[in-house]
Amino acid sequence: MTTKEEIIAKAKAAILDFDEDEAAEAAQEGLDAGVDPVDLIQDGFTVAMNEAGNKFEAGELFLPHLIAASEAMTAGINVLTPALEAKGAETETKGTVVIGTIEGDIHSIGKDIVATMLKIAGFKVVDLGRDVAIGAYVEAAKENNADVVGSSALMTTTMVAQIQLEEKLKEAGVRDSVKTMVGGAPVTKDWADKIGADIYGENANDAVTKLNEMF
Ligand code: B12
Repeated sequence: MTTKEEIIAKAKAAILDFDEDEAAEAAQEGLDAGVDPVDLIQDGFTVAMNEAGNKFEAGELFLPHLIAASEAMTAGINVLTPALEAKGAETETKGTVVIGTIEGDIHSIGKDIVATMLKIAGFKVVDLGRDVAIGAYVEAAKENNADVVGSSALMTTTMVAQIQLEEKLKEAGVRDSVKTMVGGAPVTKDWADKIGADIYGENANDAVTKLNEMF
């Protein structure tokens, strides 16, 4: 019988081996053994992805490695998603969150995790994807009567677009009827305060906790 620790170790190894099959296998083993999919994502896949990021920064890994690592992570998460969504389907809707990775930025893994965790927590999530034009957030907020507009930025060069998002929401007259939430590795509480965003989420759990408190 494989233990939870062994399965989480396998999930980590799969990312650092850039192995999609191994990641999917670890995810399935986790589900079969009754491991909480949230633990598998946070303590397994995410930890390893951050480690890959550190190695990239240290010059030990290159961009193709990161692409392969993120593909492995996606393969693992795809196996877990139905189980995660089934959990979410049991709860009633607390509010509507429009979310996306900001214009110019294609990093989607963290945003996907936040979106999934919010669904599990009982929020209706409208995921606009990545490299989302500022206007598209505004339109989606109006169309869906959103309670929250969440943007993810993974680069110092794209986080500035979160300022534009604040401005465009004001111009469109919807800023007062939504809460804005920002996140992503370079984003901080200070940044959120500086640009006038309502909520800063350090990670997916933090985002869920803060929205639960609010709704
Ligand atoms: C994986 C990765 C990629 C993958 C992305 C795959 C994908 N589908 O997402 C690929 C290989 C495609 C990629 C491409 C690039 N990347 Co890259 N990438 C990374 C890496 C290693 C990890 C990011 C990641 O997925 N982390 C794991 C997730 C789980 O963590 P996370 O994203 O931080 O999300 C968590 C929290 O931040 C938070 N969160 C995230 N979003 C949100 C949103 C809300 C609303 C809330 C509340 C919370 C929240 O919750 C999440 C879950 O806990 C980072 C390094 C790093 N340390 O971040 C570099 C990094 C972000 N990349 C970088 C760069 C430069 C690039 C490229 C420009 C490289 C190039 N030369 O082409 C391109 C980007 C092109 C573009 N226009 O966007 C730089 C950015 C530097 C900067 N300017 O700030 C980094 C920091 C690496 C580095 N040190 O150089 N990258």
